[in-house]
Amino acid sequence: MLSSLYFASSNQNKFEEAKSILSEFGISLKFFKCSLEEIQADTLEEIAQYKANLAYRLCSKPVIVEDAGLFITALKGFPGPYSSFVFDTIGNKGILKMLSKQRRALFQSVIAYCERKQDVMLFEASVQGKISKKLQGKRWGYDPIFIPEGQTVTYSQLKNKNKVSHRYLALRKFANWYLHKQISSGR
Ligand code: ITT
Repeated sequence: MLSSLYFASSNQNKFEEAKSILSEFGISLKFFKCSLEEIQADTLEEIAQYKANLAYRLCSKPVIVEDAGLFITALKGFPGPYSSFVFDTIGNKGILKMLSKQRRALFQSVIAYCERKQDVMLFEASVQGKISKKLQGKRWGYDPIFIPEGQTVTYSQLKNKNKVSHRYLALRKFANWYLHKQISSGR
């Protein structure tokens, strides 16, 4: 393992996935469990940037946070930046009730890294897909209703979610940058 850093989140599932993904790049991740205030903003980037500054103030160590969101085309991108709130209120069943024929959606992840006050690096990625007609599989969050493009099953039913997900793609960008930075600074 080359180096270690913290992942600040209230969500253990996100941490477990991020840890497993980054371990493939030789990066060890520690959990800084905390509840980070989510500001209301139009983009995940703004929310992730805010959460990263907050997390750094709390843990004073190099830290990453993630803001993820499900953008449903027929709902004009809703829930998007409100994905946590919507999941905790109407949940997957509520979303399924709102949709008819048009089921296109996009899952986006923004990883924000902070190792110095007010200095945040952002890494974004997304996966196109669609919303299933009913709940398929268990797992967590929106996994039972999101079918990534090119697949016939939901994230819940995919064996290799961590090799194709929005989180994987954003963390891969982060890992390439982070490892390069470690090498150039001789750590
Ligand atoms: P923190 O902000 O504390 O990290 P959170 O659960 O609020 O945790 P997000 O704002 O990033 O995390 O996620 C928005 C919502 O999307 C939330 O309800 C998550 O459970 C859900 N979500 C995020 N990534 C997901 C994934 O890979 N599969 C299923 N649901 C996901």
